[in-house]
Amino acid sequence: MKKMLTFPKDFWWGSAWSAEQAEGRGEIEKAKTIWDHWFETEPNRFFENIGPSVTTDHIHHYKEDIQLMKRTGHNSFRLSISWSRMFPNGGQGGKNVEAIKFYKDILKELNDNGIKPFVNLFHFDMPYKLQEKGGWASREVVDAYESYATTCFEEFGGLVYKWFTFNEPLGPILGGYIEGFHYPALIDFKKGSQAAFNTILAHAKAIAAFKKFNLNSEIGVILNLSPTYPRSQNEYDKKAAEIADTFYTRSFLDPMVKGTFPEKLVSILKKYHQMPEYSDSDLKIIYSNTAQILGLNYYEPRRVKSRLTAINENSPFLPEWFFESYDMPGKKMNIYRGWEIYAKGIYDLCIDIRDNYGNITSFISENGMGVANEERFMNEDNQICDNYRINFIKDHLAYTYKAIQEGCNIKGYHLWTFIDCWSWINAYKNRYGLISLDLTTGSRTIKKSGEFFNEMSKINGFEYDTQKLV
Ligand code: BGP
Repeated sequence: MKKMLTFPKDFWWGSAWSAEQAEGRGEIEKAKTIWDHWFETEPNRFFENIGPSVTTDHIHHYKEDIQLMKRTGHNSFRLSISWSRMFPNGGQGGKNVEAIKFYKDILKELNDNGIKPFVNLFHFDMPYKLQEKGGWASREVVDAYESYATTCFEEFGGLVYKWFTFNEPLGPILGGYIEGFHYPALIDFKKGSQAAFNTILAHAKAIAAFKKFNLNSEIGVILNLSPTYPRSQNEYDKKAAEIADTFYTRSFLDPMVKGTFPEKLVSILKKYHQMPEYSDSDLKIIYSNTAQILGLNYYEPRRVKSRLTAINENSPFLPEWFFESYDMPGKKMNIYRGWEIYAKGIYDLCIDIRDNYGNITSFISENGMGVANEERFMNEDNQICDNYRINFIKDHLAYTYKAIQEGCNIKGYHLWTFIDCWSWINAYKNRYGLISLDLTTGSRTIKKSGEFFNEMSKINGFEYDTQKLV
C-alpha cells in the first residue's frame, strides 16, 4: 500500500559537490593540487586520461547553475572551498583577493536565491606543495590548514549556514597510504596513521578557531560511514567485523564526534607498532573541540568475514590482517561503480548515531548512484530518463524517514551530485547528477531525477510502498 512519506518541516533538500570536481581551473589563480600533479605525471591513472582542469566548469557557470539548483528543488547546497585557490602560493603565504571575491559572489548568490550554503573546507584537494612537505603527516600542514580555515571564517563567516572541516577524512588515508587510489599512493600504514591523527587534530584546531568568531552557525564534519555486517553470527566472523568497523568507522567518528579514540584501535596499533606521534596537549585539543553537526555519506555497506589464511608478518601491516571482505551471494549491485546497493544500511547507520553518538544533529550529506553511459537513457528531448536513480533515492529516503520516525535527529538529505562532475580517478566514467553535462559543449540538461527531486522538495516528501521496508 502506498503511503505519503512527509519529512519534518524545514528539511534540507539539496546536493553536494567539491571544488576540485566541479569548478575547473578558470582564470582565478590557483596553486597545483595533488590531483593536478598526479595527472601531469601519471595520466594513465585516470579514466580515459581525463584530468581536473575543466570538470563542470562551474567557475564560468555559477549564476546559471544556481538557477538550475532552484529548478531542481534545492533549499541547501554543499560546496567546498579550494585551499589552493585561496592560497595560490602552494597553500601558504598571501591570500587571493580574487578567490575571496569569487566565493563571496557564489555564497551571496546562493543566499539571495533562498539556498542555504553548506561549506566544506577540505575535500581531498591538498595543495601539491604541502604534500611535498609531507601532507597530513606533517605538522606544518596542520598549522597551514588552521590558518586557511581561520581566513575562511573571517571572510565568509556571515554568508555560510553550516561549516564542515573535512569531507571523508578517511579517503586520503586509505587512498594515499593503504590502497593507492589517491596521491602519493604509498603502502605505508604507519605514515597513514600519523596523517590520520594529524587530520583529526586539524579538525579540532579548526573548530577551536571557529568558536572564537562567535558566528551564528555550526561546524562539523562529513564522514563516509558504512555499517559493517559480519558474514554470519559465528564468533570469528563477528570479531572480524568488529575490527573492520574499528578501523574504518570508529577511527574518525569517535575522535571527531566524542573527542576520544577507540581503545580497541589503540591497542592494535600499539601491539603492531603503528602508533602516531602525539602529545597530551593534542589529546586535550581533540577532546575539547568536537563536531557540532555530523554529515553522513552513505553509499554501500561493508561485509566482512574472518580470515581463512594466516597473516604473513613479513608483509606491510594492513587492516586486512584481521579480516577479509565478504562477497555476499545475491547482493544487489551498482555494477558500474562496483558498490552494493543496500538501502537499509542508511537506517542502521542513523540508529548507530542515535544510540552511540548522543543523537547529534545529523543529515545525509551524500548518497547517490553513479551510472556509466547514461546517454542510453536519453529521450528525443535530450533528457536522461534515470528511473533507476529515482528509485535509488526513494528507497534510501524511505529508510531515512523510518529512522526519523524512530527518533533519529536527521535534518536533511543531500544527493551526490548536482550536475555530473569529475570523479577523481574515474573521471567521467560514472555520472551521478540530477542534471546531465554535455562534455563537448558544457550544456546542462535536467534529468528526470532532477524533476522528481524538485517535486519531492516542493511537497516535502513522496509516495512510497512502505511494505518494501523490512
Ligand atoms: C564520495 C566523495 C565524492 C564523490 C563520491 C562518488 O566518496 O566524497 O567526492 O566522488 O564519493 O564516488 P566516485 O566519484 O569515486 O564514484
